[in-house]
Amino acid sequence: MKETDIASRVPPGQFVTTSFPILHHGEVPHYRDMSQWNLRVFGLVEEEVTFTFDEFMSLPRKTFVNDIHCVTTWTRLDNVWEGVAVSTLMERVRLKPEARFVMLHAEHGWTTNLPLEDFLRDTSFFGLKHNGETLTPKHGYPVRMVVPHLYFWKSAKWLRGIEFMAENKPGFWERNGYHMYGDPWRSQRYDTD
Ligand SMILES: Nc1nc2c(c(=O)[nH]1)N[C@H]1C(S)=C(S)[C@@H](COP(=O)(O)O)O[C@H]1N2
Ligand SMILES: [Mo]
Repeated sequence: MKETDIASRVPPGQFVTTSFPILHHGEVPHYRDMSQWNLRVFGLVEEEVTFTFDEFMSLPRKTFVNDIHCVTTWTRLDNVWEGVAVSTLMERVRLKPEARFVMLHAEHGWTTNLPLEDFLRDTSFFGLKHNGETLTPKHGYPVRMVVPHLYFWKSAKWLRGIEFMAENKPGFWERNGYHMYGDPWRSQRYDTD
């Protein structure tokens, strides 16, 4: 890759890796029976929506290509994903006008927060496959959020809930010293940045 390309694609303080590191807090969920799995959309919505596993898997999918940037300084370029566009899910959800922020809820109570407009960007999606393979348990099977324009900790693995809120609230890492927004291009790593 040309140096000018690298400069425009790799945020400050990041290095490029071709591996796919695994990072999370807590245990990797291993599911035996997907009939127990669901994805709940709640909070400031006119009506709560719950997707079963079969319902979510039958939503229309798209291909997404992106670069991901982890706060621990690795960047992985040219990821090819298969996933469900946020707009596809939102066709089934009626938001209340007060909704301005989103809390993503993962398995075991892990959470991360982001503004509604970042969640709704057409580059944000629900990832099901990475580079042609179904997500492995460690990378978030069956569904992970992918928000590539923010540090990768906002990309909740093992997504189970989407909560719409009027006010911003910190999720798990945001309560533990990480930045509320997390823009890699502005090095928003910690709450002091
Ligand atoms: N549910 C859940 N999702 C999570 C995390 C976590 O601890 N729990 N860690 C985040 C962090 S800090 C990073 S860098 C990425 C890592 O994703 P990967 O293991 O697929 O590379 O997942 C994010 N999503
Ligand atoms: Mo991370």
